Amino acid sequence: ADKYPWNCFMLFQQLFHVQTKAKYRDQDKEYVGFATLPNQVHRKTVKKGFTFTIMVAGVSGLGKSTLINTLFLTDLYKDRKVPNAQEQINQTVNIVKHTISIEEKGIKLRLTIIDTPGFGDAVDNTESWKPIEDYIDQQFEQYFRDESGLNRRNIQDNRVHCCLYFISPFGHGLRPLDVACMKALQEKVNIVPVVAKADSLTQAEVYRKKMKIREEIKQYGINIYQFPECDSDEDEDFKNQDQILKDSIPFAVIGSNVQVESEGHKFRGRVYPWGLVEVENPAHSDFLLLRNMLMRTHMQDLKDVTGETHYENYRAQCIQNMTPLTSMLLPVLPLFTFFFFF
Ligand SMILES: Nc1nc2c(ncn2[C@@H]2O[C@H](COP(=O)(O)OP(=O)(O)OP(=O)(O)O)[C@@H](O)[C@H]2O)c(=O)[nH]1
Ligand SMILES: [Mg+2]
Repeated sequence: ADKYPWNCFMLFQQLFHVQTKAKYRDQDKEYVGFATLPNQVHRKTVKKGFTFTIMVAGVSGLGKSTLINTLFLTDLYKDRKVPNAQEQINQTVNIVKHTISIEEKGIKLRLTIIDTPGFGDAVDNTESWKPIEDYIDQQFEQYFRDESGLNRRNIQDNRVHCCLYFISPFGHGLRPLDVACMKALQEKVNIVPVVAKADSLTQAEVYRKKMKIREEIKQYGINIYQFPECDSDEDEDFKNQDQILKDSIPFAVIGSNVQVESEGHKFRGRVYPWGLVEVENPAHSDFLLLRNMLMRTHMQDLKDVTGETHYENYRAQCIQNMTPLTSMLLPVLPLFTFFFFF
């Protein structure tokens, strides 16, 4: 008889167990489970890591190398020693590729920055941007070859996702050379125009220059990178930020490869007899807007447009230019590589 309450409890527990089991079975019937797909994708992409490639282009001496240095090589690369004022950046004479591996909250990014020699110094500047155009094409060609090869799983993506095009602050807007260069590159890469050395302009001048350049870009039919439309269900704050970004094109930037110390805090800036310019001060330049756009908000879109538009154009052209025989052989191309090795 003393076992009676215990038996009762067992019975109740069994009944409860059967009931909960049935409930879960019913739930399993309702859900197949693909709601976990985003998690699966997330885990897989995080494991693989991300890559992003940025290039600079424009007339010589506009501060391309300096801006690259300001944007990435010191700020994001903590271990690197900050160069002092004596370490000047020299004129770039070859295309130089810097690769940095960064990790943030367990997410790995292989960031490649391509510094290019400035053009416009010669008497005849016809096609002086050709090396840049060729470089972008070569990366597409390599990707196309890798895609048709045997080992497609480990393709390294070296395609250029964004090209910061530097415009001189001294002229009256775009120069014919800028127009010709941007037109030559517009089908191959996402062009993000920037007004260089914005510290040489007053606030009103920056505003007018931006308006003028935007007008000219439209007038000459230059295709620069278009920020995607903001979803209507986004919150107001996000919409405002997005509009500020769109209205800031071309970004007015200031570069500096020295650290300034003033009133106890250190910052990247430029010292003039009449005052200090802080690179990261939103009142002084669009530097932060540009960096946030590249690293925080539009990196994936820049990559998507590169893959879906620019690379697809290249690929379609390649296939069109192939003779009927080579295009017939394309699907079996990997086999040839196989026979070649064995
Ligand atoms: N006032 C001002 N000067 C700058 C700025 N950025 C760079 N400079 C100066 O401009 C000069 C040229 O800078 P670079 O970074 O070598 O220019 P670049 O565009 O890489 O030149 P190339 O390699 O010849 O194409 C240097 O003396 C820099 O110190 C800026 O934002 N404002
Ligand atoms: Mg340079």
